Amino acid sequence: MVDFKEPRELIPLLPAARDMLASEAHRLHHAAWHDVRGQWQDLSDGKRNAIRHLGWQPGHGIERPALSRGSPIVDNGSGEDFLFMHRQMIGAVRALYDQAGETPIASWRAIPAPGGPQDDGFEIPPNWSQPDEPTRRRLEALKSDTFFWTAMRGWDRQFKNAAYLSGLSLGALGSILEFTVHNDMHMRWSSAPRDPASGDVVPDGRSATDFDPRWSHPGYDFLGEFYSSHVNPVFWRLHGWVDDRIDDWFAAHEAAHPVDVERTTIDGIDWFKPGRWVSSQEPWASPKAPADSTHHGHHGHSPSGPHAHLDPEEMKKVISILYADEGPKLLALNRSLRAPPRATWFLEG
Ligand SMILES: [Cu+2]
Repeated sequence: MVDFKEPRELIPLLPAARDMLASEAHRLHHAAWHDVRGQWQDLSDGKRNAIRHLGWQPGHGIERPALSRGSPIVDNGSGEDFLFMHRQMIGAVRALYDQAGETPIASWRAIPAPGGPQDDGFEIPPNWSQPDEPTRRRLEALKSDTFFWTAMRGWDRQFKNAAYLSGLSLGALGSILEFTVHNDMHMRWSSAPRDPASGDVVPDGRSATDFDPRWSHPGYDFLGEFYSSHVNPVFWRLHGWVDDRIDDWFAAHEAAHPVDVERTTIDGIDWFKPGRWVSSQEPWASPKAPADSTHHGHHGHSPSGPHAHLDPEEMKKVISILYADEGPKLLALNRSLRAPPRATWFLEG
């Protein structure tokens, strides 16, 4: 286990893709997007208003939080946002591979079973010591062979099962996928987070509000937090697996009740029209360019495209608001009370 090789050494991303994904703007977008929809429902009115003012309410005009007190919200279309936003990310990476004449990254067709080849980049990284014993034990379980055979193999089958999929709305599919197999795949394939400057293990990971430039090093590709997970080559295999379930879902609906779900394209992404099984006309992947964009000089000169208006300083503000202390009364409810603020999937509920 001492010789564990990181996926970035075995199955590196195309350098152009790695560098785009490791940029501060992409890290901040992925972190702000996940965190704001994950925490929205439990934020104070003051924080919500401050974030709205920056254009970052999840769901454009309609509030679409993903969680309520730690429980996934399956019926508000937030799961559609999850699937759409990641499909957009996959499209952006695929475009760079196409430009370079390289074969795009292949999805996992099935979640890899333990004991496979040691050089395919999919070996399970060893656990690391944690000050928080429940977290250490949870990771120990997620990384075990038993967990694969008792949970992951079953999910792999269930989310391909047409009878199951044909009864789910697209939002329910996204939400259930995200907060079961997706989160657990992230943690199962996580390696000990390391400070990119010193190389030392930081058991708790980066603090959520630490925007020091050293965390933008392409080697900071910890799968367990939103600021870094998408820089890890495994991210693209596991999110490819998640994305392929959308196609299974569509095929299942088409077979069970043709014409109920209709295809469309949104911002160049293959998607579905709102209807009985699809709730959102406008999945939320990022804020829209502000209506008064001529007011801010830096917006006017940006290139076009879905992320053209993402401003790193504004995204830092959004994240800082999310994790700001609000005084002793609210601290009692604040899960960051016992630990430094960290934006990882370690935190449950
Ligand atoms: Cu993500």
